[in-house]
Amino acid sequence: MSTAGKVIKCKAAVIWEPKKPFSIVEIEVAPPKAHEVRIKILANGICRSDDHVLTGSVKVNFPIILGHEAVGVVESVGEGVTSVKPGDKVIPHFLPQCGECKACIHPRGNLCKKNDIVKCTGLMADGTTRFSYQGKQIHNCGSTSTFSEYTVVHEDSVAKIDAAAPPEKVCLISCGFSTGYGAVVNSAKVEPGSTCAVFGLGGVGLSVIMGCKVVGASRIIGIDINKDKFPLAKELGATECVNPLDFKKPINEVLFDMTDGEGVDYSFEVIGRPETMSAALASCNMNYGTSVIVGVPPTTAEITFSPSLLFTGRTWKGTVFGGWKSKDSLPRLVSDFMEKKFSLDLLITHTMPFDKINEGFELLRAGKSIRGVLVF
Ligand code: PAD
Ligand code: ZN
Ligand code: ZN
Repeated sequence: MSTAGKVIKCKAAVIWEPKKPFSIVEIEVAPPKAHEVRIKILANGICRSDDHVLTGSVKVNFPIILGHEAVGVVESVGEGVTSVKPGDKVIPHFLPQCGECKACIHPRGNLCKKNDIVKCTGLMADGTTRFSYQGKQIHNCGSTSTFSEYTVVHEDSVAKIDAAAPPEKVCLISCGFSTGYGAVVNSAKVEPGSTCAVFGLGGVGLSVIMGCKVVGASRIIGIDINKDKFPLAKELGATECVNPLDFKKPINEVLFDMTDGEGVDYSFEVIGRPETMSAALASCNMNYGTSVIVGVPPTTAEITFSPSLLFTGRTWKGTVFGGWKSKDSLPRLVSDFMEKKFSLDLLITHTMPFDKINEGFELLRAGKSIRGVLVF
C-alpha cells in the first residue's frame, strides 16, 4: 500500500535537550510539501559534528533530530519536484544547491544561501518542520535529520546517486570523506611534493590524508593526542605521526624543527578547537604557508592572534563540505567510488543497527572508532 500523501509513523532518535543521550521514539513524519522530498533512510555515518550539537558546543533549537551523513531512497515527492522521483537512491545534504544564489553561481562558492547550517533554525523555509511527537513539533538539523527512518528535505538538498552504490559505505561521501578530501583538492589545492600537517586523525582527518596522498604530497605529518590513530593514518598515507603530548614545546615549534625551520606548506585543523586552529596556523610557512580550518568551532569560540602571523604572507581559510557544490559533486564522487578510484573500507570501523546509536557515539567519544555506520 502506498504511503505517498499520508503521515508516516516511524522510528527516530530524538535529542530533547543538550548533553542527554538519544532517545528512540516513534514520531510522525508529514508528507512532503511543494518542492520537498520524503526519503526512507538506509544508512547513516556517525560524524563528530553531530556530537558537537549533543555536547552543546554548537547551538541549535531543541528538541531536534540530528544526522547528516546518510543515504536513502525517495519514498514520495511534493508538487513541482523534477530532479528525483520515488525509488531513486539519493543523498540528502546539509548544503543545498539552489543553482541561483551568488554562492551557487560563484565558481568557488558552495554555501548556498538556502542553507540552515549557519543560522541553525531547525525549520523548513515555511517556518515549520515535518516531524512531530505526540503533537509537539521537533526541529530538523542542517535540513537533513537523517537519524529517522523517514525524513523530508527540500529538493535543492537532494542528489540522485548510482542505484547500485552500497548505502552503508557511500554514506561517508555525504560528509566525512568528501569534506576531508575536498579540503585538500578544492580548498587548499595542495601541489605535488608539498609537506602537509593534519591535526586530528578521525574520519575527516584521515580523509585529508587520503587526499594529500592522491595529489602527491611528499610528507604528510599526522598529529593526534591518541596514538592509537597512528597505524591507520600511516596505512592511509601519513609518512610520520606525532603526539603533541610527547613534547614539552608547543606542537608548532615541533613541526618547525621537523621541517628545517621552514614550517609546513599546508596545515589542516580537523578537530574543532580554537587552540589547535591557532597551532595549525603557526605551523605553516610564514610566507607561502596555508592553513585550512576543517573542524567545526564551538558557536561562541573566539581566537586572539598576532596579525604578524598573516602579515608575512600566510593564508588562513576555512572549508565547508570540502568546497564541493553538493548536487553537482555528490553523484560524481559516488561514481568515482564505484569505479574504485578510492576505497572507504578502512575508514569504517564499526557497522551496527540504528538502535545502537548511543553506543556508536560512545565509541567515537572514547576514540575507539573512526566511522561507525548505523543501518536501518
Ligand atoms: P573525530 O572525533 O573522529 O576526530 C577528531 C580527532 O582529533 C580524534 O582522533 C582526537 O583524538 C583528535 N584530537 C582531539 N583533541 C586533540 C588535540 N588537542 N590535539 C590533537 N588531536 C586531537 O572527528 P571527525 O573526524 O568526525 O571530525 C573532525 C572535525 O571536523 C570535527 O570538528 C567535525 O565537526 C568537523 C567536520 N567539519 C566539516 C566541515 O564541513 N567543515 C564536515 C564534517 C566534520
Ligand atoms: Zn559531518
Ligand atoms: Zn544557492
